[in-house]
Amino acid sequence: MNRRILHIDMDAFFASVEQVLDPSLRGKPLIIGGEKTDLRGVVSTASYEARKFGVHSAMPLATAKRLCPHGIFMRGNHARYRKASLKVRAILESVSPIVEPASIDEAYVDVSGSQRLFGGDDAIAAHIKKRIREETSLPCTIAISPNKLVSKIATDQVKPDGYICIAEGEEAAYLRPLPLSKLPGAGPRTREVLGRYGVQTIGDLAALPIGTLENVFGPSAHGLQRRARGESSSPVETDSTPKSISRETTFEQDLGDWDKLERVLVYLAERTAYTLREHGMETKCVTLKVRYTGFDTKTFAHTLDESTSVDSEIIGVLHQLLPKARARRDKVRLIGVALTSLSRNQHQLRLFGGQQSEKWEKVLESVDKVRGRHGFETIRTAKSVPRSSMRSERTHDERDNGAP
Ligand code: TTP
Ligand code: MG
Repeated sequence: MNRRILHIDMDAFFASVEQVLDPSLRGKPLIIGGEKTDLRGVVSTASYEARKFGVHSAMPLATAKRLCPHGIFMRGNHARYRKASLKVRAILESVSPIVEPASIDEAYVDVSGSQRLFGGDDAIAAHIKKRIREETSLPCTIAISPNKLVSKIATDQVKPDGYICIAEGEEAAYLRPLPLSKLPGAGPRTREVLGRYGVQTIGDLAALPIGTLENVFGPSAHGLQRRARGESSSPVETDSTPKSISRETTFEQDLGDWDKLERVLVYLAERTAYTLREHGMETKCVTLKVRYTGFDTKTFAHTLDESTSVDSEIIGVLHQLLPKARARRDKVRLIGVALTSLSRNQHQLRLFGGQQSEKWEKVLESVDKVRGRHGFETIRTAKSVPRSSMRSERTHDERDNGAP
């Protein structure tokens, strides 16, 4: 499925909120951060009228006063800005449930599933802008592209009160002429080094031979060049997006029978994979957790080349990890499975990795349907043991409510 990711950033946010509350401030150079008499302190934001004089965020107020002596200086009122921010968020959530607030005036929205309802990107952006205008009178800028990276760069290019849509496949061409400073992750140090190779634009970086780049940046060269080509798969993460899904079992008596342990593990893997699919997610990192007699706990992790939500692939990884856990002679008190590096399931509607996985996903989909109706115990693969033979099962569905 084509991903369509919207990025929205409010224009001169704090200043715009103040201008709405006091219309006499509109069209004037307004600087938020402190009164004119405040000697210390920095500019939080400046209206676009004040920016014409060179005033910008994080600039010392003293400098701003020198550049724009006739400007209107105000201390900020965060409660007001938070209120406006929440109103905008509610509007975004009415367009798609997948909303990731990135700062007080900025958010990502996965609008892939909203295309048909609204009639495409342009209609979605127009709808959001109209509702924000009607309900808050605030100006904003919107970009829609296949990923967060490109959309984030693009909003900055079309500010203020802008809108841009970048079609699938156009990402690299769009970024090509932009200066390297526009690429997140290409800081002053990186740019200085790349400057020695004649790299000035994002396109220059995209075109640099990967060998050259690797000599300078080591393994991180690949990620850097992928970003320069506008490639990014990071999902839009909502507050309810799980960061990891895990299940573990503690045994009544410490177990030394690895055939039995393996069967328990398969069962736990099936449970975690089921939860994973319920969330519409897939995993890239599978961890086996073992607590031995005496409470010593070890984890063994493996990162996959491609994300998956398929039972057999997750179980396959666990089978690879098992010999490491077995190497220790001690009996086992607890065994568990954790799935991390989660992302939204991109494969569900797309062919990948040949026919077999495709077929498996189909099978699992119908299995999940039956399980959903009759409970998990209805269908199990031959190698797993039922829940009744275990003492306790703990589940985790961890959520991280922190900033992205
Ligand atoms: P930004 O979106 O970076 O800036 P902006 O909305 O004022 O202007 P633009 O039109 O370029 O998006 O930040 C949002 C708000 O966060 C901003 O209004 C004030 C606050 N802020 C600070 O307090 N200090 C800072 O250094 C920055 C960058 C922002
Ligand atoms: Mg902003």
